[in-house]
Amino acid sequence: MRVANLNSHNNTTVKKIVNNGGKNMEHIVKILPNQVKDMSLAPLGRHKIDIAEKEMPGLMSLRKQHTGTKPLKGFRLTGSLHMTKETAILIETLKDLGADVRWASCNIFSTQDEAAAAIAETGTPVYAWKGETLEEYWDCTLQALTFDGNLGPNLLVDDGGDATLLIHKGYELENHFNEHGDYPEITTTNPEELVIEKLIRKVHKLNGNHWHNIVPDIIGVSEETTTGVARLVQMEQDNELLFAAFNVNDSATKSKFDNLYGCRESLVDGIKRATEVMMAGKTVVVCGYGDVGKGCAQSMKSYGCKVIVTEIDPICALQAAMEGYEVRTLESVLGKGHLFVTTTGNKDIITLEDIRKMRDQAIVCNIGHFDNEIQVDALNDSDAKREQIKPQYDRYTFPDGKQIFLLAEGRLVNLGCATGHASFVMSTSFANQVLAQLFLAKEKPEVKLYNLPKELDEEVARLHLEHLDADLTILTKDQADYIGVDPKGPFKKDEYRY
Ligand code: NAD
Ligand code: ARJ
Repeated sequence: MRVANLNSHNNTTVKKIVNNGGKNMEHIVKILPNQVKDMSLAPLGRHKIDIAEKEMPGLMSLRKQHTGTKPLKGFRLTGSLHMTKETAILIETLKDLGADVRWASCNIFSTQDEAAAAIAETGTPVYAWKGETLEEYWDCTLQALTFDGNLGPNLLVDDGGDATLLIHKGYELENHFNEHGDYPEITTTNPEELVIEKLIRKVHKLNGNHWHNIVPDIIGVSEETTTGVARLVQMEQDNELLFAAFNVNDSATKSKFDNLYGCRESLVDGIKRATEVMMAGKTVVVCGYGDVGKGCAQSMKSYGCKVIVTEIDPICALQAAMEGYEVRTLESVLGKGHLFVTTTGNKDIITLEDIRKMRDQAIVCNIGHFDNEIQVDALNDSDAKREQIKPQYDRYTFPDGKQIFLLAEGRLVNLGCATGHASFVMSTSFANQVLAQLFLAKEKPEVKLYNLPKELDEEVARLHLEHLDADLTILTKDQADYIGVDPKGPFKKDEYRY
């Protein structure tokens, strides 16, 4: 969820154990074995998982390397990450390494129901289906965070930071209640923030000490995506982190592959599955030219689209210009674009007023983590009439007759309208996730934000070369000395940007 401010209760999150009378043993949820759409989809899910495993050499190799020693044995692990077939293989790897795993998706539209059913069938508790309501979504997150006996996890895998957020919000509420004897007033009007506020109050009424009970057991979280890392950086700066955090996104083998090459293929997959539109010759406006924007722009160009980029950062704007893209402000091209894609991780990129100025039949979508890049709530509350063509594909008709299409209700289009990135690139991302979990479990590090050392980043890449039939050149000792590196690596300084 895209939260405005973690500090909204305006008090500190200093670690302290408080006691709330005799109510701290109540069960905060009735634990369910799983919640998925349809268990009869499990055989299809298993077929897809079997096929995808062959495309995930990094994950499968880590599985082989560590299955004998079970380094995650005895660790309770909660995941909040898109419940796809690739994630199913991550889950089964973490289980193979010994972890006791519970899982929820990190988006209401991204679950592949067959993958969720296949995981549920193995007895792993998974709470995820495509098309959850916001209430269901947060209930699923709470289920995934609650182990038998009201215990919480030791380890977290997060994508976008929602599991981390719920824990911090619940903890903060308990602090407030213990200081003031009452709940803080709810001031937000944001529908998702309201759902969270209600949920943490409900938990508090059942067990006023729940989050303080579970936080001491949490070693840390590994965070998948740019937006989740941005949240963690802010929390670390504000001294709010309650446990260690591992930045998976900024491994080169994550952001320079998944965000770029992943989106290069999965953006168009989402657009085409939803709309079936011809891309060639269309004018596409890509908002943001970071890792995701670069992949999206390149993809659209390869289909014969005229690509226009918007950027706020002069370095990225110059990169886009020197790749041959037109670089413009959004306002100046609103009437020109056939298709608009937001990739910024920022909010209010496309406003309702912008949408009013677009051409008839324009398509609007977002591939950034949260749906606040496009003002969807304002569009829904506007004078435009909404018709659902099919789930995750809506047409809005304005009083003057102009029509606009919105994909996945503004949520990430590649996972809402298609199946996300292909397995091979998710193997690079998820190999980093597994290494991060092994680090957290082994080191139990102090409360800080960590990055993967370059040796391991290089190792993740190495694990994927053979699959693509790539031969690596071996550095001679003499050459290594000349450029000042070890022949076995690391080959670049930490600051190198790839
Ligand atoms: P990034 O920081 O590399 O790029 C974002 C770019 O947007 C930056 O260059 C920034 O300058 C630019 N930007 C910010 N505000 C802007 C504005 N108002 N107008 C124009 N440009 C603006 O981040 P990234 O790694 O490219 O990730 C972008 C988003 O995509 C994040 O939310 C991330 O979590 C998400 N993501 C999604 C997927 C997916 O599969 N859908 C995969 C990876 C990342
Ligand atoms: C699971 C996926 C998939 C997929 O790693 C990507 C990222 O940074 C997330 C932003 O929420 C989405 C995630 N991602 C992309 N494709 N996660 N399975 N197939």
